Amino acid sequence: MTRTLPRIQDVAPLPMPVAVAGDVHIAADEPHVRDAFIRFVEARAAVGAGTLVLLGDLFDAWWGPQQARDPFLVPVFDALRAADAAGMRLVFQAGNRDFCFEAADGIDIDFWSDVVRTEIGGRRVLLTHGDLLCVHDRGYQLLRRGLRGRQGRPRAWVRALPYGLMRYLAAGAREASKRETRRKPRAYMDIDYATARRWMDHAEVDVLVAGHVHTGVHHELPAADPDGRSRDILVLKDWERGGGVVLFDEQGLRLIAPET
Ligand SMILES: [Mn+2]
Repeated sequence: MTRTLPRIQDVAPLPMPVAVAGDVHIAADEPHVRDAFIRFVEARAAVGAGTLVLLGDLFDAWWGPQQARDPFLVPVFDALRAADAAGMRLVFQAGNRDFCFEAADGIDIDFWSDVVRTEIGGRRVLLTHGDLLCVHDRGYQLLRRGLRGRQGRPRAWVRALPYGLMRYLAAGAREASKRETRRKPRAYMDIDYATARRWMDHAEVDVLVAGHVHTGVHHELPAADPDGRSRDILVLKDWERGGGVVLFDEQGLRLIAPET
C-alpha cells in the first residue's frame, strides 16, 4: 500500500451554491444518461450563479479534442456553454476515463489537478476523483503512473498518440476495466477509508468529496476530539444507476439524486 500523501492544489473559496457531479459516463449507447446530464446542467444554470464541479468520468471515454465535434456530444457542450454564459463557474477534475479531456472550445472551464483543497460555505473541503484512494488496486495505480504525470495530466507520449490509435486503446481499456471490475474482490474496488481519513488529517479538512467507486454514500464521522467538528465523506453515484451528486447550498451539505 502506498504511504505517499497527495500533492494538494489550493483553490480560493468556491462561489455558492456548489454542485459536484461525476461518474456520468456519457456514452453513445446510453442517450438517456446524456439527456439527464443536460437537464441537470440546465437546472443548475437556471440558478444563475454558483459553481459546477465535474469530478471526473463525465465521459465514458475521451481520446482527443476531435471528440468534441461528435454530434452525440455537441448538445453536452452546448449546455455547458450556456451555463458558462449564465455566470456559472465550471470546473473539471479528470477521471481515469477522461483524463485526456483538457480544454473545451469557447467554454471557460478551470482544470484542476488530482487533489484540490478549497472552502465551500465555510467548510474546508478536499475534492478528488477517487481512483487514487483505491490503494489496494496496485496494478491500476501502476498503470496510472505510466499514463499520467504528477498533476494527473496525460504524459507526453499519451498526447502524441494518433487519434485512431487512442480511440482503439480507449475502447480496449474500457472493456478490460469492465472485466477486471467483475473479477476483483469488492474491497479492492472501494475507496480505502483509512487512506481517506489520513488525507483529511494531512490536509486539515472536514469534508471529502470523491467519486469513481459509484457507491453513493454519505459517511458522517465523529469529530477527532470532543470540541472538534464532525467530518463528512461523500461518495458520488454513477448516473447509469440514477446518479448521486453533492450539493452545498443554504440548506447545507448533502448527497442527492441529480433530478431532485
Ligand atoms: Mn473513475
